[in-house]
Amino acid sequence: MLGAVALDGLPSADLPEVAFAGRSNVGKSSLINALTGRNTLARTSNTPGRTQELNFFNLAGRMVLVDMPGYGFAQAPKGLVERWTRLVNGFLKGRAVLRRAFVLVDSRHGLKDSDRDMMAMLDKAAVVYQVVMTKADKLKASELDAVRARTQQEILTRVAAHPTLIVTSSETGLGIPELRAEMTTLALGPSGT
Ligand SMILES: Nc1nc2c(ncn2[C@@H]2O[C@H](COP(=O)(O)OP(=O)(O)OP(=O)(O)O)[C@@H](O)[C@H]2O)c(=O)[nH]1
Ligand SMILES: [Mg+2]
Repeated sequence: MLGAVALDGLPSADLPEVAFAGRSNVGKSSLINALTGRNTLARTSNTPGRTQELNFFNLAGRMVLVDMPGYGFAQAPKGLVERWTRLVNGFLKGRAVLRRAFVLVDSRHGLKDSDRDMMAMLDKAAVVYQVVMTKADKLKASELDAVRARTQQEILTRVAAHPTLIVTSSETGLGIPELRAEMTTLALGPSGT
């Protein structure tokens, strides 16, 4: 629908929004495609850091999905990190229609410090966020259980984190109905909690 590389290029805020945040390559764009059933809507790639702007997708005039630029990739030049921080922080702080941020975490890695930094930014901006584990298809059930338990325990200690963790795979469709149900509730309700 629309991409914004700077804060003065944001689309008007007249629908409820949910944002997808996460380390570069975690599967944000793929998840948005899985949720919308449109394989080519959000551009996916094997090159980390491909999405460098805020991408807004209007869902049937009811809600807007925001694909956020990824973070945490190695060798990011300082200027890029600063630009990212200004754009993302400015967006999070000024967006009254933003109902929730989904913080995507790769099931193989669990929470990393860059995710903790992102969650701290969300805590500070008073944006409720929910952790979504991605690429669950890449792990054995026992490994998935272990990382899930660890992650669950940690998010219970965070100020603005939603207590429920959602485990997904854009490949198999695992967890997609659950995530969609959350989004429907957020699109309808005024408080979204
Ligand atoms: N096996 C598997 N691969 C996935 C899944 N989701 C994404 N991928 C792959 O992971 C890579 C990155 O996916 P993207 O959706 O582009 O990731 P992104 O978070 O949007 O990346 P940036 O825009 O660079 O921040 C692609 O090669 C995807 O095909 C999944 O659920 N399972
Ligand atoms: Mg992307």
